Amino acid sequence: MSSPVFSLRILVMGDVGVGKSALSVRYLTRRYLGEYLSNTDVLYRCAVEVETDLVTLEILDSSCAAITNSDKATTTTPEVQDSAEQQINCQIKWSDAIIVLYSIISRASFHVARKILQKIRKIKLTTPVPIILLGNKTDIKHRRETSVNEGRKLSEEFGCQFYELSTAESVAGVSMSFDSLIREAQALRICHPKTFPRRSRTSLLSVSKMIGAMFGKATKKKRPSLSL
Ligand SMILES: Nc1nc2c(ncn2[C@@H]2O[C@H](COP(=O)(O)OP(=O)(O)O)[C@@H](O)[C@H]2O)c(=O)[nH]1
Ligand SMILES: [Mg+2]
Repeated sequence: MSSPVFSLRILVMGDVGVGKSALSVRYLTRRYLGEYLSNTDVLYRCAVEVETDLVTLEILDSSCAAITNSDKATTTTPEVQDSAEQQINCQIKWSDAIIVLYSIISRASFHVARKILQKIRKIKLTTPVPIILLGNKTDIKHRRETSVNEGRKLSEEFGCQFYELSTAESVAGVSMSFDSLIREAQALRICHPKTFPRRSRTSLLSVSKMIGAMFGKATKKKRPSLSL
């Protein structure tokens, strides 16, 4: 029997089309579906066992509307942009750990990843938050627009872990990335227990999904990086 339940809220962020939904679904079901219905926020709940700890996870697959809309200011009113901005700030505050995803075949998505990291740093100024930067779609690396080195440098700038992977090709890199993030959060929890409070136990080993709108200081150090 596993020892104490530890709860973790993981936020998945990134430009539209980088594979946030594919990554979340791959981790939860081990399956790759190819097409994902919408670009709204989706919250998943599940429980996993990591190094003898039973961890209850909430994974929020965010549409990141505020960040992706800001580059399309002509099609978005200031009011819509403001409310999307507030929503994303709430999501960042809500999270205990964050995955920032970009696609190695989209330079624009790499710039969005940088903007997201800057935003996280601003909002989580005084709270330590484990972050993992992931470059997705290595199965089509002949269309690569961002090098492994650029990804690694960005991660070093923000003191986060970094990996490249293909969600489409294999579940291994996806599982390893989530596990690595969870392990970092477990370690942080020992040093900062108030950051990761014990929350009530949800129905274990089941995956539940809620669709729809939900919501209304990184240190500089070298982190492991790897191309999967
Ligand atoms: N080639 C390739 N396509 C991927 C990969 N991951 C996701 N996709 C595709 O990219 C598109 C956008 O994925 P989606 O998860 O909806 O992106 P989101 O908008 O970030 O949630 C879909 O057609 C996916 O099948 C990958 O690793 N390789
Ligand atoms: Mg999506």
